[in-house]
Amino acid sequence: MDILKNINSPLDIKNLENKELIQLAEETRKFIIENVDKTGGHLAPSLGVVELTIALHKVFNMPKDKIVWDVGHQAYAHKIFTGRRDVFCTNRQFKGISGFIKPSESEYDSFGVGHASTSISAGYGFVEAAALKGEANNVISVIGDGSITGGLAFEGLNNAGASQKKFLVILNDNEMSISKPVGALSKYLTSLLSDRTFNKLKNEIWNITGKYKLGRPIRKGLSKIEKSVKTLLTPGVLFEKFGFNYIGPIDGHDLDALVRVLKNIKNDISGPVFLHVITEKGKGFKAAEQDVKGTYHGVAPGILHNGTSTNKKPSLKYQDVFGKTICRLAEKNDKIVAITAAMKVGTGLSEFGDKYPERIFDVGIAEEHAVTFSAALSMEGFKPIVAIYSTFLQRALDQIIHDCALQELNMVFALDRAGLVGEDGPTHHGVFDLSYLRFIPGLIMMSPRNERELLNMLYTSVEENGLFAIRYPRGAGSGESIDIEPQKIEIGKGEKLVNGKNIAFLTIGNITNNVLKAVDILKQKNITCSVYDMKFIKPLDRDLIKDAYSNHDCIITVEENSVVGGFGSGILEDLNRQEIYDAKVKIIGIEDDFVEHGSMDELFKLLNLHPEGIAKTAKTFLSNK
Ligand SMILES: Cc1ncc(C[n+]2csc(CCOP(=O)(O)OP(=O)(O)O)c2C)c(N)n1
Repeated sequence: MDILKNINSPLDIKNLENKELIQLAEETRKFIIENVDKTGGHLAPSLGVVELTIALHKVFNMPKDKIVWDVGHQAYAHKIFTGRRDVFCTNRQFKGISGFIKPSESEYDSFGVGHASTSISAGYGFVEAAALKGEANNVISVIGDGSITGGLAFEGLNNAGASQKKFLVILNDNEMSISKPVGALSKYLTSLLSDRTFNKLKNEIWNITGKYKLGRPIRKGLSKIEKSVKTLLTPGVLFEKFGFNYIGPIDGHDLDALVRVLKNIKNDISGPVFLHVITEKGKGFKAAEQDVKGTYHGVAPGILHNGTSTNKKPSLKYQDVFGKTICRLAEKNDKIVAITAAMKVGTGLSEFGDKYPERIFDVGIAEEHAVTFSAALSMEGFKPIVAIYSTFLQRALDQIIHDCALQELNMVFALDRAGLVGEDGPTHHGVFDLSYLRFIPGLIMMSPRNERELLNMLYTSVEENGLFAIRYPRGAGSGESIDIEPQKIEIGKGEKLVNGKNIAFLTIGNITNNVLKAVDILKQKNITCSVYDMKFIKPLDRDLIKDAYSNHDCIITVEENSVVGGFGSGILEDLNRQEIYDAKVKIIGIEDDFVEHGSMDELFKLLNLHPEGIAKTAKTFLSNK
């Protein structure tokens, strides 16, 4: 680590020779691999952009100039070069640095991110802000070939291209999203790769005119000729039509070329530039380079020990329960179709895709489109199961309201990764869905407390008509077998699991398991509790709420969701509707704040949502009431 150990800020990169830059890239890769082996994290995306990151910091002057990373999962080298090398061992750990870009963590992190396709919009916002302030700085947005399929990216391109202001968008094209990217744009990008002759010619003209200092007028003239020639020769000029000067594709691991091109762009071009850079995802870690399934996109600790990701756990994850159940149900119901937004593996839909290739639709990183597209499928009599992580479905709220609920459609939203998700942190916790779906008229929302319930809820949602949302957590459940015949459950009916007198716990979903443990703790303190697993957040089981109110000293609601507008709020509203005004209710959940990153255990403790925390809060409430 001879060179890396001396890189304490991007300034230390500026004076390095090309040979030293190459060595820095090598050392940085080694450093990333060794650390991710201990902490887990987004290995393959970060390994792919080491040279690009070095070149950007060599040529531009951060933080005055701004790099806007898309998703922010590929920015490990950026973190390491911007004063975070010595804390990189705390990446994604509780109280450690974030695995994503976070402005509160560093002045070099220009725009907070974790969700895809935001970088061009944000970058262009910085461009216009600089213009308003009369400042001259460079803005560089770096977006992947997966993330650029998101509609938001095109909204940004459309707007920025028309402005003709100086702005660099770099497409980091590794021909991979998490797994293989999909869609026409992907094909178009591949066609640009195969059509290198023209681009080579263009780049050579550019270099020659630069080398011989022929100056701007000649370049301008050449650029005009180039435009007309290009229209004849290239298979498409998509980005040019958006108003960007398209340059590339160039080798994203050739530091010399990267530095040269970036310098040229910085010094010689005044309008928007679209630089197409080809990189290899996972470069430097063989298994990640060869990975086509996305196994090395994000990994658990231990990659160096067995050479593969240790993501796998012995018991079935909820995503697998979902995937297996959908396959089972689809056998008997040929109207079932599955929709994913670039997350076939993550949502557990791989097996369904293999079995029913014509009934699965991977729409790319395009959650809004996924919902509206599915709405039309539903209108034509199909039963779309739209599998999207809770946090990413936030994007499609209007589509759910306007395209699905208002038209009273029959479809199912499967919200995976609902509740806390651990090390990915605040951008990824699914702790708002109970609030953002609960107010939608007609929507039926449920949440299982174990695998068997997920099976039954999925079965119910495809058997019944209606707009359903089922939210279930990340990871494995308690190991409940799903090798049973699925049972329909009655819509809006909860279940009383435990009988007691002092406290009525009303709960929903996975957190019910912590409540059951809390009840055991309270029992030892001679406090007896009832536990009502409400199963449905909407419609709520009024009879159970009345029962809870009538037969206990107080009610405590518990949810793995924001307390604002969530499950507890729903219970309060229902009591109000039932004209019960003297109920003593405590709402336990996630307070009105964002939750940091850390292991699930650490976060549950932090939020007092672990069994001991729930028991303590309950005991205090009971004695103060
Ligand atoms: C809105 C949204 N949907 C889904 C994801 C999950 N996700 C994270 S990275 C990624 C793939 C990104 O691919 P690309 O932009 O090509 O970057 P790469 O990982 O290949 O470097 C996806 C789908 C997300 N972060 N945000």
